Amino acid sequence: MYQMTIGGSPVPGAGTFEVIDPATGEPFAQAPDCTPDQLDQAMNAAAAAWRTWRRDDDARREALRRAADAIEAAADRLAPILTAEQGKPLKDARNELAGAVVWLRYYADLELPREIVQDDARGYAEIVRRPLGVVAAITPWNFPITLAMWKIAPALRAGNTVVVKPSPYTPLTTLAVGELLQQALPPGVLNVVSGRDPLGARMTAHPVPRKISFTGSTATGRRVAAAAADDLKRLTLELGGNDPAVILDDADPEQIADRLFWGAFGNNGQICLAVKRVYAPERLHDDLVEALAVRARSVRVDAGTAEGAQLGPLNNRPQFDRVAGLVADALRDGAVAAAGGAPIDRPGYFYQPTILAGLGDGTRIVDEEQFGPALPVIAYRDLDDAVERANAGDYGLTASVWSPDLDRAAQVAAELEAGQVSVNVHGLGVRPDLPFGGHKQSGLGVENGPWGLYGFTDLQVLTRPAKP
Ligand code: TXE
Repeated sequence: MYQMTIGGSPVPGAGTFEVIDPATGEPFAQAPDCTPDQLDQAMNAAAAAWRTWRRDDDARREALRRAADAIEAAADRLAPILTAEQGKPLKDARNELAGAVVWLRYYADLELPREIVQDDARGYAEIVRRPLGVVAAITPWNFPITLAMWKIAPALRAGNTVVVKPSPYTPLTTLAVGELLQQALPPGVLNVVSGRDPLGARMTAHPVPRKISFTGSTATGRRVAAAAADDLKRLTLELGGNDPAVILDDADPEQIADRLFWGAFGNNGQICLAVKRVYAPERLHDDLVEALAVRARSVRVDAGTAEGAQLGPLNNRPQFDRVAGLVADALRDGAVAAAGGAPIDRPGYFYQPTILAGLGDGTRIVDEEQFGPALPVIAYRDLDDAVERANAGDYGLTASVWSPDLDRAAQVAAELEAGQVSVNVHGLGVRPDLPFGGHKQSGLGVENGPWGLYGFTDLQVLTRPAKP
């Protein structure tokens, strides 16, 4: 029985909706469907709790530590729920929960120095960061717990209270974590609601929250921004990406293939910052395609509960259809599948890890975010041209450059338009202490580190004359 958490109490929905196990394609649980009245109750409970929660930073740090301990102790119970609703292998589900613990402890321990600008014979001026109030947090289905915790941990530490809504594809683990954390937090500080859309739109239009923190698609992000404009809610958007990996001509395909492969296929490619397209020099193209294809053919795809599974199914039917459609389009346009290229013949949303060669810009799978286990490798002749193509499009989330010559790689990295650029690895910058956010239409604002916490605050200037 999964329940919402409102004002510290477990609350069933007026109705329920089905949650599907992507490894079978069949429903396996029911989640509560939040009514508009229940959403009001959650918002009001968060607003009431904020009055005291905002006052005591030490108490908040202690509460975050208790929350981390509670998740750590419950990880063996929570991981199978995450695998059942999301599809990822159990070991990845455990890692995701371990990450939530790291994020909570990071924010509990983060030292925030006072920012005193002036304290002399003429006067005193200090910059104070004040919590905003209630935060509406909306998360997607690829990393339900990681992405919820990127919002919950800094928002609570800064002194806000939270109403979080997971994706209707993956509501269960977040609901379970919401119930669990009531042992660590005062009532109303963290509320979890679940429901089918338009619950998300109702949250962004609701008058109580002062901030929306959203992770999801760029299309929905635009709608969230429009809704926030009405009463000028603060906004952080972490949106899609079409992240390029640019291989330089001195790279060794065999040496980089493992890291490049996992940079693209981790979580079955369903990562906002996964490698989504590879630009390889003509001379290395065939060797790199083959090195990646060898790995794609040998990786073990199975239900997340199966021993030794490295990749699970895609999370949901629309995403499965989208990836299948993009690959089919590319093959019709003349691309060659060096590995994969088709669904796996079994129930559930399983798709063969796919490496595509012989295609260029102007193909949908190169120009759009595929968000799945299919990677196009594009040959280039001229590096400047490759960089220009890597920068083309509306996204700018992450990018990587691959070369044993680190200085040269750094020069190319400096040309790339992305919030994070890494060298000889993809996505190394995802850490609690580094800012994560997209350039261009990949997002607005950043999460993580002190910068992420500051996004849950307004500045206040406190001034007075010098003490007599
Ligand atoms: O995302 P949505 P979907 C990309 C990926 C995928 C596509 C669609 O390319 O194919 O998005 O996935 C809630 N106001 N990413 O449809 O719609 C919704 O209930 C407020 C990239 O799942 O963006 C869910 O909780 N909220 C991404 C959340 O928004 C609304 C991760 C995300 O759903 C809403 C996932 C509204 N009007 C998908 N409509 C990444 N950057 O990591 C829906 N929601």
